[in-house]
Amino acid sequence: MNEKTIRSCNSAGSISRRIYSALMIAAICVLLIAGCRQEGSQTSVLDSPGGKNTLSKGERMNWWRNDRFGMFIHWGLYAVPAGEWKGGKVQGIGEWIMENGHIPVSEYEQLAKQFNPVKFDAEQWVQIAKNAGMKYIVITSKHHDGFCLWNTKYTDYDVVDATPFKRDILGELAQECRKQGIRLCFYHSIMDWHHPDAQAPFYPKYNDTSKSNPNFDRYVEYYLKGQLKELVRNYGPLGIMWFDGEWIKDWTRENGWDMFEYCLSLQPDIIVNNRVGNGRQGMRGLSKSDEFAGDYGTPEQEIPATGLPGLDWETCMTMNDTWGYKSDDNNWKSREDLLHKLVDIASKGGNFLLNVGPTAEGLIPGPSVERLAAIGEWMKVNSESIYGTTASPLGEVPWGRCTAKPGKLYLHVFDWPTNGKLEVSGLENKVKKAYLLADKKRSELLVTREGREKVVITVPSKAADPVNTVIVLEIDKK
Ligand code: JFZ
Repeated sequence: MNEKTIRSCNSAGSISRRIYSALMIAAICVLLIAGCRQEGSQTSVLDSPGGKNTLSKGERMNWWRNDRFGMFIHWGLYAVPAGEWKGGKVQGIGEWIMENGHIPVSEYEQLAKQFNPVKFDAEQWVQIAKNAGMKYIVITSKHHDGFCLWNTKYTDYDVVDATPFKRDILGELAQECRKQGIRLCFYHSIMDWHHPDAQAPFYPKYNDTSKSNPNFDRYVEYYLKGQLKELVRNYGPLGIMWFDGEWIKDWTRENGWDMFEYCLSLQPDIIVNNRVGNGRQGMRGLSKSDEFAGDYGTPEQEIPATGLPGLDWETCMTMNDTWGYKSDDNNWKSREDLLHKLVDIASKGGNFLLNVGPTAEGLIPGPSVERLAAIGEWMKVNSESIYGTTASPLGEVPWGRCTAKPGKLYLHVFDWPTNGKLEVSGLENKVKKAYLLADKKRSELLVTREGREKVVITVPSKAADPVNTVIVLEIDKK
């Protein structure tokens, strides 16, 4: 294996992070007028990108703003090598092995013959997501390696034509999602390391962002758009088209707008992430301004410290250190950490897209399944404090987080008070009632006011849930 220094997206990441830091202050100003506006703000071109006959952004975003929690699935040929090539380990995230291991197209393609995930069971995958309290699934229809998980007529480099498995994975998932009431969404890479009209000729550095392909327009107009039509028409209606790989040289701002409008023309209520345009700013994943297309920001592997008021955003995150399966990545985040992250994100007004990377056999790794089940146990009791909530009006609270609905505050207590008193500062509204969300009888907790802006709730000595017990405050709207 070639062990040369690996210029992966991670190094791109550190560069963009540095640039980002330098521009931080300017960025904050820009963010105030940035693209992913919520309802109620000024009208912008984003409100009806597809022309007069489209729905408003608010109408399209409604379910997404309510549902809060989704499953990301990175699955493709890279699950076969699972981080190893010709007996050596390849550094970096699993789905980048073709780039990081400098593997020629003709060799990488051969993996298709080994892709036979006989244990794949769409019903089970959708069930795992649903039981965790997730409401939507975003799966890689095509990642940067160009391999397609459905029977596309635009290439034979797909699961039906090139593998012994021969089953239409997206079709099976679409059917199950419909059955179980989960919204299906596709991640689709603009960058394509396999297509001769895209980045394939750039081998051994497919991700070289200084290079252009003279036939790129043909790739976009014929191949990319043709495939999108298949995805939306044959497997839809979809929740989101989640684009990525937009940082290549050939993808212009105009391409972004054109693709955004094209998606809306195929399905008027579809949601499109901001990576359809090329204005993304570093890992925070926000568009620099509303001259760039897309409905919402996509912070990657991070949660914006104070949320992003007025913007729609969704943090995507891995449970270990890779998106696509890697056999030796055991750096799992704990269940507690993941649950706290979900709540942290909701308390800041964002969505959480939590990743799984299934194996080449077709199984979601055990540690992922266990973590999702644990989150699901909590959600069964407490999901009311996540779905349909908005960011905390209280700012930072010392004992945990807070989410809100009209007339209600949900106090997520991570650190249960040892003295039986939970203090809530910054609350002037009259508290009508307080109870534990886990308490079916809704027995009232004693609430006393200390001064104009502080209430003290008398709580049981033991937390209902050691990781996060939710107290509901019914309050008078001011
Ligand atoms: C992108 C993909 O490259 C990755 O494989 C995964 O699908 C993730 C969800 O999205 O990740 C990126 C893209 C760009 C940078 C970092 C990670 N970057 O420029 O720093």
